[in-house]
Amino acid sequence: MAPAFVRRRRGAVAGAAVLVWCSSASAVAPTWSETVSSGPVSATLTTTYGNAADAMLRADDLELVVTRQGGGTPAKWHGRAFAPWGPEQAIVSRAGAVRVVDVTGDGEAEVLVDIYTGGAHCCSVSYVAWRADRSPRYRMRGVRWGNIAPSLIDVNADGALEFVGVDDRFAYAFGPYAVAEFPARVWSLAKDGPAVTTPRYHSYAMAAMRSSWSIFLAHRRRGDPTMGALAAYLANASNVGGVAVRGGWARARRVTGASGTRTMQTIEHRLRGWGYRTR
Ligand SMILES: [Ca+2]
Ligand SMILES: [Ca+2]
Repeated sequence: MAPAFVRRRRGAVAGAAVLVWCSSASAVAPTWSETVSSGPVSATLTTTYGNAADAMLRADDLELVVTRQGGGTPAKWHGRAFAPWGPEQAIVSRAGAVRVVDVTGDGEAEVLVDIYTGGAHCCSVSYVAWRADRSPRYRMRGVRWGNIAPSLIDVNADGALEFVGVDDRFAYAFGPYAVAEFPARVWSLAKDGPAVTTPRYHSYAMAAMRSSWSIFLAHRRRGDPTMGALAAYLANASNVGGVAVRGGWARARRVTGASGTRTMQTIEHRLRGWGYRTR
């Protein structure tokens, strides 16, 4: 016997979503499933879990099936397809773990699966399934966002959505997490999957640079450690590019003075190693 309830809700993005939760008194692990559709694209995320009362589900047996009306055989990923971040350690939210949304703005919906690997902060991971160049074949790739999951917004109002988050490498690089500051990071869904494209969004990078300078000054006024905030500011300056890079470093050196030489060297070494421009 598998007593079940079926709850229907309107999809946050488009189309209707159906949540089916079946629990069983037998030893077989209960199954949780959510289906979200948008236009001809439908995605079903299924997993088994251990504790029916949990708001979050341990994704021990994650499976994603994407079907497209008139699109032939459904695309399916299971188990190790979600490596290296899942499914063994993954936690899936009961609400909104799977999204079907046109990320690229071309009228064709893509599929997003959001999981959390557990722990106090880390890590948010999304799996993106998309059809490159309208190929009948779906591809899927995971992106590890780190401590902060990005927002999906149209940064430059061109109709395509961007994943707007932060560079998580800054989490513990310049001190404890409590005083960490993060530079902006933007990913776009390109032909080969999500790609970091932050410098393309000049106005956004500029706003992030200005904001991070204010944050640095606030840290300094409070007497908090400032290296993380300064590093974030200089990474944002690199994303702005052009004269902002040299200007940013000159400004940072002015405020840190001779006593800050070692700090600036540490930041420069790290940022350069991560691919940021430092001159
Ligand atoms: Ca699309
Ligand atoms: Ca856009």
